[in-house]
Amino acid sequence: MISEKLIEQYELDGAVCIRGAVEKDVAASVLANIDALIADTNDRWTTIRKGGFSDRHLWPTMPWMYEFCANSRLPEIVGRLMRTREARLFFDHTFVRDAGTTQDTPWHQDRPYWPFKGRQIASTWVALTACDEASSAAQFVRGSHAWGKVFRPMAFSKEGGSSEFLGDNAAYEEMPDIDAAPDDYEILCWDMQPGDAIVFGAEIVHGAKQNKDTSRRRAALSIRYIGDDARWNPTEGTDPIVTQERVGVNPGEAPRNDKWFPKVWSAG
Ligand SMILES: O=C(O)CCC(=O)C(=O)O
Repeated sequence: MISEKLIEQYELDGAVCIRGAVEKDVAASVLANIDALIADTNDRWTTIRKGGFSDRHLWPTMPWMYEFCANSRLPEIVGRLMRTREARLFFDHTFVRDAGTTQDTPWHQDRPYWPFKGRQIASTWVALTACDEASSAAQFVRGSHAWGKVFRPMAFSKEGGSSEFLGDNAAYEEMPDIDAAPDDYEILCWDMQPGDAIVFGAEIVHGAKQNKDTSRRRAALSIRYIGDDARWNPTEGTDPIVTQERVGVNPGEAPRNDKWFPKVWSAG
């Protein structure tokens, strides 16, 4: 499934689409489990319900999520694309956009939100419903992973999640206004079917527009994986769930044998 040509495309573009990465019935069963979370009004502290539903880091307490993250084809796909010997699970991140919602995901990089540095850090954005550009499919600025820049993280929602823990680190650059100069950027966006996945690195600039489809919601699940060169790097503004107090890894070290980062694949 993962050819040398595809790996080279991933390295050049920063994101690639893998058709049928996950079987359709598996995608449907994951969506059914997410629907049970949506129906459950007992929010976890990461739950966001603005214009849809978002939650993250469910795998430690929800076996169905761990099963999907660890035992689907995703770890091998991302491991081979990252050219890593081992892939470890970091966290799962659910993004549901209601039909017709004006809520979007602003252009951002993942790297400044996460307590890791390294080049072998990537996500698999798995479509759980069909979607396209107009119905909020994820978009990527081709090649932006190679710009050598780290853009300031921003609040995605005032209803919890990242809004409370963003740092004001002067080292961050401001995100350019990509939508104001569309001819300056090449945007990658695929028409997705349930089970298709986009693999992208933590440095690429990406986002998703509002869901203009007033009859269909858009649901996706991004799983974050780390590879050989990932080093623990807890900085101001990074995600408060997996913090220094909770892990057995020190800054600058690789997260070997830590219960928060289970090994889910190795090249054999
Ligand atoms: O699906 C979305 O709306 C955002 C996806 C995203 O930002 C991610 O997976 O990192």
